Amino acid sequence: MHFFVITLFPEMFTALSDSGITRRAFEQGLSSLTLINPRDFAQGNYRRVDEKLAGGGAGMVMMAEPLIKAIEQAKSQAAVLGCKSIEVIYLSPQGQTLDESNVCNLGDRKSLILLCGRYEGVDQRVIDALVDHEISIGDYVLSGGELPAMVLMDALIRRLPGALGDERSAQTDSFVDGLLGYAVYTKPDEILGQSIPAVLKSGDHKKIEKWRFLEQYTRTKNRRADMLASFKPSKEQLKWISDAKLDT
Ligand code: 9D3
Repeated sequence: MHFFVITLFPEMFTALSDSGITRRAFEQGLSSLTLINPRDFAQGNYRRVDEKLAGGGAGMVMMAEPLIKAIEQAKSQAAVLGCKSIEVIYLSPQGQTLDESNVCNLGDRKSLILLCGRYEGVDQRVIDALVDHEISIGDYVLSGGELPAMVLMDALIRRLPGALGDERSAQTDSFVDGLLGYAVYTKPDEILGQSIPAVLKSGDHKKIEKWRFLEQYTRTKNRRADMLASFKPSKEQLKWISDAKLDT
């Protein structure tokens, strides 16, 4: 998956390219990144990319022209890579809140253009003419769209086939199956007076599977009852729940 990111702060994206799963995905060619700075398309000695709000008020707005040129450059580079149509996602506090289902829906795109806003945001006419999707990462105020763009990229990249290594698959991720994760442990056997649950050392894989599922189920019930409402247990899971005398 190829990402074109339009940002005034391209250096922030080293957070993805320098570490972890995302770094490996870039190195393996599963994913790639082109950073485009709208300042490179700005006019005049000062190369301004911001202007005062029409109608007055505090703050500044990202001017249309440098953004339009940046989007045009991304689209023409995408065409060279064989992408005839490429969607533009604007990371915006007014967008749809990101969750695993919209991540999944975007997962089949060969490439995407991510537009990161700064200041009070982008001139509305750019959004109306050129933006396909507006996405927020939640109801809290950030300083710009760069961290949200990186959150979206991380969520997309880790789902690419091969990104998590051989045995682990994004399909087995919690959230994908609609439940929170189970508790995990490793050596040593005792820490701060607490031992590892005996079942995890029993070697009985079916018992461990059941224990982990019930752990996920009760955690989700206690912490995120809203998620449980849309969870559809399998026949076996239903039996585990009733055996454990928990409510469905
Ligand atoms: C005038 C009211 N604010 C809009 C809700 C101003 C404003 C706040 C924050 C304008 C821009 C920003 C910068 N934030 C983002 O660009 C952003 C964001 C966020 O702040 N929270 C969650 N998701 C996102 S995606 C982009």
